[in-house]
Amino acid sequence: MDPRISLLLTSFLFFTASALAATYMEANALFNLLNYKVESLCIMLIQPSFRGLMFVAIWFSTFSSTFLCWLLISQSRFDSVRSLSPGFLKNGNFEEKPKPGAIKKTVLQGKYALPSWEINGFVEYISAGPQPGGMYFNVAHGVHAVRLGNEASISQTITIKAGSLYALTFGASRTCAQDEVLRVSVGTVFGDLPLQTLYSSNGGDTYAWGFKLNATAVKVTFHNTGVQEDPACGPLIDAVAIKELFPPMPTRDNLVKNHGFEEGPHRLVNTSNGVLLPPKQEDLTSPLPGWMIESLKAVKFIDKKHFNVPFGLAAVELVAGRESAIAQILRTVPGKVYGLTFTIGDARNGCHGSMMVEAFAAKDTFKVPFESKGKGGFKTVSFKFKAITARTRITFYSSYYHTRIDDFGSLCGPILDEVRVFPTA
Ligand SMILES: [Ca+2]
Repeated sequence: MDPRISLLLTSFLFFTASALAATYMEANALFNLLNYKVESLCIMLIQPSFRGLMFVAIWFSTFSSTFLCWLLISQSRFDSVRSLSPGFLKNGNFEEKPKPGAIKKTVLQGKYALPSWEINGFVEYISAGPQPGGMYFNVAHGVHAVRLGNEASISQTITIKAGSLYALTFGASRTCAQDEVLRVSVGTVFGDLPLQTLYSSNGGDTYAWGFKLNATAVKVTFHNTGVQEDPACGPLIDAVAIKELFPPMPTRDNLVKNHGFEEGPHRLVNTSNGVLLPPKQEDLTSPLPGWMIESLKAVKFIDKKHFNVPFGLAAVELVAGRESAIAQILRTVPGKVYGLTFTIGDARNGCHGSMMVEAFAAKDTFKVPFESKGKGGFKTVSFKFKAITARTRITFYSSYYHTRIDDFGSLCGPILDEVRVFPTA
């Protein structure tokens, strides 16, 4: 048995016994009192405070030591959970190679062929560069990746905090022209990510997916649910990381949660393409806390290191025109007038041309044009709207589609940052 648990049990038994003894003494005195024994009545009258004090002290010591033990145990449990700091899962970048006997050409042999992972089905271990058969694989994060064949999967059990919000970040790309679906599951929940749209033409798309579970040990699985005619097709996964997220609360001065997009998924080191936030994310498990991705296509989470970010360290890029909308529902007072301000611009990624961001709040629509040279400009605009109900939805999307000046295969668009909604006087 765990020594901490036996310590807890022993101390609990000891103190429960002493507490019972105290209760017995007290009951006995009460019994004597009921028997109208004058002496004991005197004792009771003379020493009630002393006995009461004893009684309280013993009970107090019981509870405080039990509480202390509980605290010790839960603390050590938190410590082990805390060791899951933001970053790669174990062998999350697949750079720890399979042992020589565990691989035949590129195909992994057996369930435990890949260090720290469990594999099922036809899973290949890929090195970046030209492949037999004429294909060329680009591995954006590191040198190695895995490719999931028809209905194949890779899994790893991780430790999390029950009830906390987490986001997985992973590099995933399709390898053939066909549409591919990657199913991500954690414990009892899953999401299907269509990989049909390449947002960056070098194949290094990075996605984030959020989840919240009432469990402490959960299995993370990436599963290729599709069946392709060519077994050499299938999604390529080159890095898997995780981060616990802390959903920010609205304030009196700003009703918008996570208004500056500062709280978001882990950005894989060397991810120069940003992180795609897949569509149809439920509010409670969004990898961008507070925000919903409502439309058919992803919104891109961008960081200051690689992009133009007007405020703080992160912002979002509306990469897929009207199919790429981001929204939030605010608590409002019906009939009250609110101010709405937000900043739009370009990500300094060669995304150029006449841009337009459309914002919706209650029944109002605001269109904001922005002329982008793709070199990192921005502007802040202010509007007013009147709330109609107790819940007001604010939505943002790009009116047009854009591609980069140097790369027509890469979708891009205007950026959005620092959204404020506040009651006007
Ligand atoms: Ca920001």
